[in-house]
Amino acid sequence: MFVLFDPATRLHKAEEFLSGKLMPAWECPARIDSILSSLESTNHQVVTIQLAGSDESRSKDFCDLVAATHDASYLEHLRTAHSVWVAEGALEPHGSVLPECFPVKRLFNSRSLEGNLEQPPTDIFARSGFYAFDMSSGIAEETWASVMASANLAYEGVRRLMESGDGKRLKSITALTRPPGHHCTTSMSGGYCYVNNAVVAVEAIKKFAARKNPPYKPKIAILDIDFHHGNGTQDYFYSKRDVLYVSIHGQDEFPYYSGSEQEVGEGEGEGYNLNLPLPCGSSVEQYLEKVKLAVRRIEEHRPDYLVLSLGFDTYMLDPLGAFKLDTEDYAAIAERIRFSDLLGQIPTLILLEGGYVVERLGDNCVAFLDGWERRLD
Ligand code: Q9C
Ligand code: ZN
Repeated sequence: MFVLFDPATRLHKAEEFLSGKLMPAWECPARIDSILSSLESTNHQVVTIQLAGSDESRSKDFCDLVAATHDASYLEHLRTAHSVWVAEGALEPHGSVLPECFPVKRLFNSRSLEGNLEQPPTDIFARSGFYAFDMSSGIAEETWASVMASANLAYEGVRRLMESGDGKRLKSITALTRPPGHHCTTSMSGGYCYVNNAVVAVEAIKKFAARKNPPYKPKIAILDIDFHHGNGTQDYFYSKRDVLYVSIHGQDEFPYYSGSEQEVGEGEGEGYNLNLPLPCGSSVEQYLEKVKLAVRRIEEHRPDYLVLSLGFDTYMLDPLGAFKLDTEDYAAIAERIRFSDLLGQIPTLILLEGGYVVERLGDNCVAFLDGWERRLD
């Protein structure tokens, strides 16, 4: 398996507010080091993409995709908030921009005031709450560089996956996306996510497919197996039927306000969103039951491409997860997905989402990739 990595994804280092304390975010640079170190003694091949963190180095195609999938004023906030706060004396250079006041709907019982909550405020403190839905996604000095490098890896993964097609054996590619992406929306960060890498990947697939000769409209499935529900990804595709979103996640856990089985999609997209929540404490047997259901629904959809949002916060020791998966279980899960005749064949982009036991993250990731490839070649 080719594993795409950009050193700029290691730069982002923020603080989060958790359990009444400001602390280094669980989502930290060492996560990537752990994965790289475990990959060293394997046959998987790390491909390093340099420079994607600097503004000049990014391709027009990539920038267009990010701009098409996220609000311009939100992106501008991500890019500039840290330096604006520092320049105004509101933050030390090594600090993280975190919100303190959110524009929540129930603030007004008067319906006529609800519009007040929709305009981006000019005050810098107010803006930080306008563009975020929680306090886990601080904006630090190099956050923007990592966010762009991360999304660019998703884009590069798609580019390579689609170039390799046409006759040759189609393959899977992993992108070591950090920060992760599945929680953020088009205009709000949250859950350590700033730009939605899965959304960028899906739109990149569509863009490249439209350029092929002959052009075509691909069907795509997203399988999200991070411990947390991918609210941002679900939301983006909720009313679209060409993109099926399927998620297995902890029931009633963060992000709390989404992820129930009743969320099936809307309008044209009705029936193209499948949530498979599992109670906390679930075992690998219970987990594999849900994988079976997920695979069955994806097979029905007959996608041309699969995007896998892969998190390892399902690991038994994870501080933010509550399932009981062990390292070898990741191989079993990967094999179960690949065992399907269809999913064993279709080009797949694997994106890193969560996973916070740094000491185990690399080995868990390698176990998954090994299991995945056992069914290939
Ligand atoms: N009391 C990802 O795994 N904080 N994000 C939860 C629980 C946010 C996790 C606090 C966790 C976000 C990509
Ligand atoms: Zn997660």
